[in-house]
Amino acid sequence: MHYAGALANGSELSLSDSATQKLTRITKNTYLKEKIMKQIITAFVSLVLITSAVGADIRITEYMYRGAVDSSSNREREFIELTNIGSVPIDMDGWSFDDDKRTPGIFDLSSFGIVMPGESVIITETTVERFRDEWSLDMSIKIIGDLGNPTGNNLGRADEINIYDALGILVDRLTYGDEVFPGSIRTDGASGWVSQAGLGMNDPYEWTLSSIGDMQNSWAALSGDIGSPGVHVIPEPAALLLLAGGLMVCNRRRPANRVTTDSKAK
Ligand SMILES: [Ca+2]
Ligand SMILES: [Ca+2]
Ligand SMILES: [Ca+2]
Repeated sequence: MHYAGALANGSELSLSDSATQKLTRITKNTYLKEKIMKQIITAFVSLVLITSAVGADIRITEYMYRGAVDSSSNREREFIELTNIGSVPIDMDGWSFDDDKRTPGIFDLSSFGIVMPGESVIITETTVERFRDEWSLDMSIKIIGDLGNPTGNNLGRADEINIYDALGILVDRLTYGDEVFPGSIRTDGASGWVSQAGLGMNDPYEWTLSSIGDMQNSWAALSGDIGSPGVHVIPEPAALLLLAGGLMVCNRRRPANRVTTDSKAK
C-alpha cells in the first residue's frame, strides 16, 4: 500500500510499503512510550504520597511501663502501641524509638514497614511470640520485641517515649510519671490510653488507665495485665455525638442511628 500526500509545488509524494510500515512502527512506539511514561508518573505520584506522609500521623496511643505481679515473678512485659491516625499509609522504614535518652536511631522500627490508616503496631520488652500469646493477638498485628535488649532503653515509672522518623525528626513524644506529674496515671499492670484531644500533645493528664471493657474494649492478658494492644478506638468528636442525639429526638419515627465508634475494636 502506498501513502500519498501533496507537496508545496503541487507534485504528489508517495510512500512505499516499507516506509508506511516504518511510519506505523514509529507511531506505535510513540504510543507505547507515552503509555509507559504515564505508568511511571502514576507510580511516582503514589510514592510521593507515601513518602510525604512521613512524620504526619503516627501517634503514641497506649503504653505500660511494667507488668502485673504474676506466677513467673517476671514483670518485664512493658509495651508501647503506635497508631496511624491519618488517612494515608506511612512507611516506617528507618524510623526509631528511644526513651528519655532522646537518641534517634537507637531502637530500629523499620520492620513495621508500611502502616495502614487505622493500623496499630506494638513495641514490647518481651519476645514477639510471648507477647502474642499473652494477649491472644493474631498474626496480622505487627510486633517488635526485645525492647531495651541490649540498648537498655526500656521504660521506667517516670520516663519518656520518643518516636523518630527516617530523618531522625521527632514525630511524637510522651513524658510521663505519676510522681513527676501528680494525679497522672501509673501504668503498672494496666496500660494507659490517650484521649483524642491528647493525641500528639505530650500531656500525661490526657491519659486514662485501662480497665476491662472500657472505651478501648480493654481485656486481661494471661498474665493479668489489662490493656488493648493492637487496636485503638478513636472517639467520635463530642459535637457529632450531640448532633446525632439531636437528630434522634427530631426523627423519632426513624430507627435511631447507632453510634458505631466502638465497633472498630474487637
Ligand atoms: Ca519497665
Ligand atoms: Ca528508661
Ligand atoms: Ca490500644
